Amino acid sequence: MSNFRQQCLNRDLLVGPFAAIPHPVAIEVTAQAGPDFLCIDWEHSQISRERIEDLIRAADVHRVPAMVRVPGHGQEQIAAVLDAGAAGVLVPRVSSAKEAKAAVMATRYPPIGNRGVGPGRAAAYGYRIPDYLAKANEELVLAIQVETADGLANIAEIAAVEGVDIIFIGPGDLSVSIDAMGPAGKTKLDEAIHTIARTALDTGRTVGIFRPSPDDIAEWSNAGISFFMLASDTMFLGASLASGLAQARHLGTKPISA
Ligand code: 3PY
Ligand code: MG
Repeated sequence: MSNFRQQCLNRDLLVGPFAAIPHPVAIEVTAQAGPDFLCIDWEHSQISRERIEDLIRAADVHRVPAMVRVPGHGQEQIAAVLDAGAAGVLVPRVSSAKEAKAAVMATRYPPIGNRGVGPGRAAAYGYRIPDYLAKANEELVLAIQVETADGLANIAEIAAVEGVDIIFIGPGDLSVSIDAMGPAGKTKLDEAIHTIARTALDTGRTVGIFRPSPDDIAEWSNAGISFFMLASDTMFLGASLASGLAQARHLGTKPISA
């Protein structure tokens, strides 16, 4: 088993950002900051399929496991990023056990699933297909997102699907779907997150969540959540630039005019 999957299954504390900037330089900068993993976001950013392979390659240079959030449930998209060498997939908007099972089928080779065999980068472009086949089911991480009212209602059945490693909570979509947005919805949203986390943990799954900042990581790790997607490269860039600009303007003085 890969160290990354083992860490996920052990419920080790893992923290990494989404990668939304479609350039290998951004991946290298991110990787050199020392995350436990990173997740290329194909769902919500404009990254082409070909570019995804280059981004995974850049993460591999720094030995940082690169997952990819695929844009939907399509078997072809899951196969494409795994063939490109992704360490795992994050499948959004999984709302039923049937959808969770389909994600397992697309991610795992037989006898667990029905992923197709191909000469992609992951299999050394065809030269090491048997080696890759021997380890892929053991090494690849499958995370599915529970982030809808239906997903919340069906969490017990979803979490029971064998082959899923991580139940990943998307608080943004969940808050919209269950009508718990903003400060007024906080109690309702927190209750829903606790329900998902407790049920998934009791079923033996690892639980992950997106957090836009590290402020409440202690609270959620006390609830048993161990896999944290922390903001994104674009969010960190914007926030740290805004804070640097504010600090410079605060400290600077107006030059005396000649
Ligand atoms: C959400 O909050 O909806 C997400 O998908 C975050 O990853
Ligand atoms: Mg979402």
